[in-house]
Amino acid sequence: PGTFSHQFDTPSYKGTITVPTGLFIGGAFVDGSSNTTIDVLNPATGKLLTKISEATPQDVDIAVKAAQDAFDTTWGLNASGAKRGELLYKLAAVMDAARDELSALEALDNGKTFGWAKNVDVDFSVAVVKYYAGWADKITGQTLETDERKLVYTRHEPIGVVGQIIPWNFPCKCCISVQCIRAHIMRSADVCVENCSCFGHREHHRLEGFSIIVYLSTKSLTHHKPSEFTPLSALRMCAMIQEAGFPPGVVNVITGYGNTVGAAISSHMDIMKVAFTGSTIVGRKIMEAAAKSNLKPVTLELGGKSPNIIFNDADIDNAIEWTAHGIYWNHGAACCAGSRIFVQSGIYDKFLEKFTERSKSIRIGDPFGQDIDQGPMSSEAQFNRIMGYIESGKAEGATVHLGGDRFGTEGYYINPTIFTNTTPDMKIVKEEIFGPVGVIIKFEDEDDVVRQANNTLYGLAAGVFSQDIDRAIRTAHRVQAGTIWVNCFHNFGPNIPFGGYRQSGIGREMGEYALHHYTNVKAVHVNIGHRLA
Ligand code: TXE
Repeated sequence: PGTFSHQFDTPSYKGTITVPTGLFIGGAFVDGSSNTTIDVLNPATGKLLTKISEATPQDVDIAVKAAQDAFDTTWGLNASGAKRGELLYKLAAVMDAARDELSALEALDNGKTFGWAKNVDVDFSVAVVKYYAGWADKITGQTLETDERKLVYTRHEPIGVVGQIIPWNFPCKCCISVQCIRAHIMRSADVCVENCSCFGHREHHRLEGFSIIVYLSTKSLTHHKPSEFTPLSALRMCAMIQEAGFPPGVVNVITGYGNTVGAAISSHMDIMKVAFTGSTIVGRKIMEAAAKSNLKPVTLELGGKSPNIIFNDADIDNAIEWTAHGIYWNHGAACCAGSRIFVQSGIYDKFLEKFTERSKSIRIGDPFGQDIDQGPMSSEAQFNRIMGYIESGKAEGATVHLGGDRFGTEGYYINPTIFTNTTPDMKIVKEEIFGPVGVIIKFEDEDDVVRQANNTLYGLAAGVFSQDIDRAIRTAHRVQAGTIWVNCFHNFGPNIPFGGYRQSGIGREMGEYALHHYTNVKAVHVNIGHRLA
């Protein structure tokens, strides 16, 4: 298998980075069984960066076998929590030492700015690895009160080989840190299919450890193979996993397309659990494939159309900053983006004026440029999709208050866009756009905004801005979403669960909550002298 070397000579990063371009199976980089490749393009120019191996369903079988072998020998019940924790801490140290390198790959491949990649994606990934390293030897069962003739206790056993299908919007953050790592803690073997750029994470219990198959996606998928769009950081992470000393097969990363490799993972009879991050439509297909094969449990982290509610009594300057962060961070390609901005009538005009100024101040350009806030969209497909939504907003009669067009003539750049005068039935109000496009909606009172905020198929996140603590908390409790930010937006922590209500997903990532998805609970009943006769 080959490698891809890229020389960076930018204001943010200088140096040469080399990334393996093969599949990572059984602790080694190998060619795909079909010897075909996937093009990886630079979103800032639209030009070819490299070609990576394309995995096939046959490669999924090989990776699952490698993961199962690891699970049965060096991992699973054979690796102590202390050992697993130690390996994860080592991985965190290796990642920490390569922060700039990982950030450069993220910026190159995904189009996010180098600064955001470093200070959020990579920083958070390292923190998640450390957080779950601490859990590795602290997952315990219970002893249960029954009567004196019986002892009952539970074991949290590793669930087995896990498939992780990862997206392209947070390749490093999603992939490795979140999904894989949890799996390691749990001692499962992981087969990670990288669609996009993320791996997944999960934890495990006392004796557990699982293997992971990480499948990196290529374009068509959303989350699982490292996205055809953003495989580079995941592939670089494989070399780091080798360096940290994980036994072969504990983590496997294969790059391929959703309808082949993603589908093979979802329907595989020997994969015991699948975690997917991506669109709701594909999440539904994965659940269906799981149901039709071995009934493997599925966790889904899907789309959103998160409301961000600003009351008359909000600290307006604070609200403006967080609202801009809420919709423009990661060029809007965030599942929890605050894309429906509800502003109370008393401050609507003032908010709109100030928010427009703030939006105009966003500096668009090369993700490696200094003082750049927003890079290109990650792929031509995403660019076209977002522009399609902008056109639909215009066609359906909404007002383009700001932007509404591309930036420049090369690469996949889009200007920050604000729509006003929308109605609830418009596509731009109902559907996830996944770009720097927000709708601003006027509301009258608390009941009105809660009703509008909850008028959605999604339920991933929401923001509430108010200086009245009663109103803020009351609203936080009434809005139906897995995460509510009060007087802030897009705040995360490795110990804080993240996931959706309704069609935003099933299950939780991060925190102790995520651990439970990666273990089976076994109750052991021990009879102490009770005779039936
Ligand atoms: O997603 P798709 P795309 C949302 C976001 C974005 C939209 C489309 O709104 O604009 O999804 O992005 C793989 N079995 N999110 O096209 O179509 C496929 O290869 C298994 C939200 O990337 O869902 C791809 O890698 N896998 C989000 C992945 O699924 C299959 C992150 C997703 O493709 C498959 C990314 C199948 N049958 C996109 N078919 C978030 N929640 O953060 C396709 N795939």
